This record gives sequence, structure tokens and C-alpha cells, in this order.
Amino acid sequence: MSLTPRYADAVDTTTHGEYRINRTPGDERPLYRFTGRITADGSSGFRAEPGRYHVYAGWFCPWAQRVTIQLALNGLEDVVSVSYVDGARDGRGWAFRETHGPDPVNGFTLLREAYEATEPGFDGHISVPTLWDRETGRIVSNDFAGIGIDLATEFGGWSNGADHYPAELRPRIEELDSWLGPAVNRGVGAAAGEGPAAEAARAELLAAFAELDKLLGQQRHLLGERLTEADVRLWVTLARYDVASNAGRAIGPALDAYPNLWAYARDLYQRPAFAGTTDFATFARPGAALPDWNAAHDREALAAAGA
Ligand SMILES: N[C@@H](CCC(=O)N[C@@H](CS)C(=O)NCC(=O)O)C(=O)O
Repeated sequence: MSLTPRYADAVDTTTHGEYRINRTPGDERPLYRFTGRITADGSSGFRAEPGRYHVYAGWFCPWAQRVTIQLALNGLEDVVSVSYVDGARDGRGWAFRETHGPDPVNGFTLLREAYEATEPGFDGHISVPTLWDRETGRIVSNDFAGIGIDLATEFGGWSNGADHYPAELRPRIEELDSWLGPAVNRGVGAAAGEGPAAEAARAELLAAFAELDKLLGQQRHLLGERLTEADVRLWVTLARYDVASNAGRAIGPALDAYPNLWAYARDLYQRPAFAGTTDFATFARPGAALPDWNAAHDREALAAAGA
């Protein structure tokens, strides 16, 4: 790309409208249409290799942060590159602006260009995270779950050897996900609304927090002593709870009403992979007071107890 960074012009909904997906009735194609997988042996068509892949992420986005946390936990920051879209968008979708820098791979100014390059006329979600392959010049995936798992498991040759998605724990990690995915990660959006559906989502979320608080009073992480992908998935939602989804306390009390859950959240934050991928300013509502994420948590003793 040229030496002068290229940027999209300012967000302009008057000219470009609001971002939305136009679907033709009867179109049964999935909205998140790219689901390629990276494999260590290349059998999927995308071999794990250093320098080959790029993640288009967004600092504000919990689904993208799962992926950037996995990269950091596995020591893959120099193996898979990352760049960040601007946090505001118009009808053109996510864009690269001075706020978080250019697209260092293709020099695109709109993320839409990556989708167009992969599938001309693409009309599904232009979402982050998006995983790009430099070699074939196309998107591998915009399915956050697959991207995170592949980065955690297929780059063993270049990683620091950490394994946060160990084979023996995968069934338990996915079992937790089938509870916390709808109740917490996705439930948090619905819970902030009004009406009976929001009320049900709120009840489910607060019950989950109460149960997690009890569990985390006995063990340091969701599955015991070891940090796993399950913790990463929960944490990105907890990080945004007090200052974004529950900033107006429309869902319930702040996280510190759940002392074990809140101490657990701080314990994770105080590790470089979590703090280094978090920029509260990119998702905090204006005026929201940030709790003290650096306060002592005193949770090491739980791990020593071998819970
Ligand atoms: N729901 C998405 C997760 C990713 C996602 O929702 N990303 C948001 C930003 S936090 C986004 O880019 N949304 C645009 C869109 O989905 O069209 C998925 O199932 O893959």
C-alpha cells in the first residue's frame, strides 16, 4: 500500500443512510456468510502460517475482543496481524479513520471492500471480527467463534504453547457457552430494553450473575484453576456491563453487587492479554463512571486451594 495512509471520510448518515442489511424475501443464505477455518495441516484450504492472516477488529466490539485476547494469550501478536475499524459507521458499514488507524494490509477505507473483494455484490453483514487471508486475497471468516478457536488451537508451531481450549475441557466450555451465550453475552442486549421479553432476559441474566458469583466464590476460573476460552467469552461482556449495557442501571445493580464475580473480572483484567486489548473509552457511554479495575482482587488463594 502507499506510504500515505488512506482513510474514509467522516460518518455521514445524511448521504449514506444508516447501516442496515437489505434482505430479499426468501433468501436463505446465512447473514454471516464466511465460515472458513484455518488448520495446522492446511486441510481446510487455509494453512496456519505466520504472516499470512490479518484480523480486522474493533476496540468497541466484544466479539472481536475475544479474538484479540486469544491472540495475546497465545503470544501470536507477531504471527497474525490486527487492525481496528472506527467505532462509528453510516450506511457504508465499518470504516478506517484516523481514530484507530488505516488498513495496513489492503489500504481499504471501508471494510465493505474486503467483502466485495471476496464476493462481488456481497449483501450480508459487514462485521468485525473479519479474518483476511493475504495469500488468497479473500476473507476466510467473519464467524467470531471459529476464528477464536482456530487461533487458540491451530498455531501451536508459533504460539507460546498456552492452551486455553484444551481438548478435554471443550465439552464443558461449550456446555457453559450454551448457558452463558444466551443468558449473558447475547442476553445483555435484550435485557436493557423494555417489555416482557426484556424482563425475561433481565431475570435470566441476573440469575446467571448470582449463580456465577456463587461458583466463583469457590474457584478462580469458570472451570476451576485453569483459565480457558470460557473465561474469555464471559469476560468481554463483563468488561462492558457497568459502563455500556448497564450504564443507566436499567438491568440491575453494578457488578460490585456480586463480589466474587467482580473480583474475578478484575483478576482477569489485571493480566496483560485482557488489559492490553481493552480500551474502555471505545465503549463507555458518555458520563459513565468507570469502576476501579485495578483494585486488588486477592484471588490467587483460590487457585492454590486447587478448586
Ligand atoms: N453477531 C456477530 C458477532 C459479530 C458482531 O456482531 N459484530 C458487530 C460489532 S460488535 C458487527 O460488526 N456488527 C455488524 C453486523 O453484524 O452487521 C456474529 O454472529 O458473527
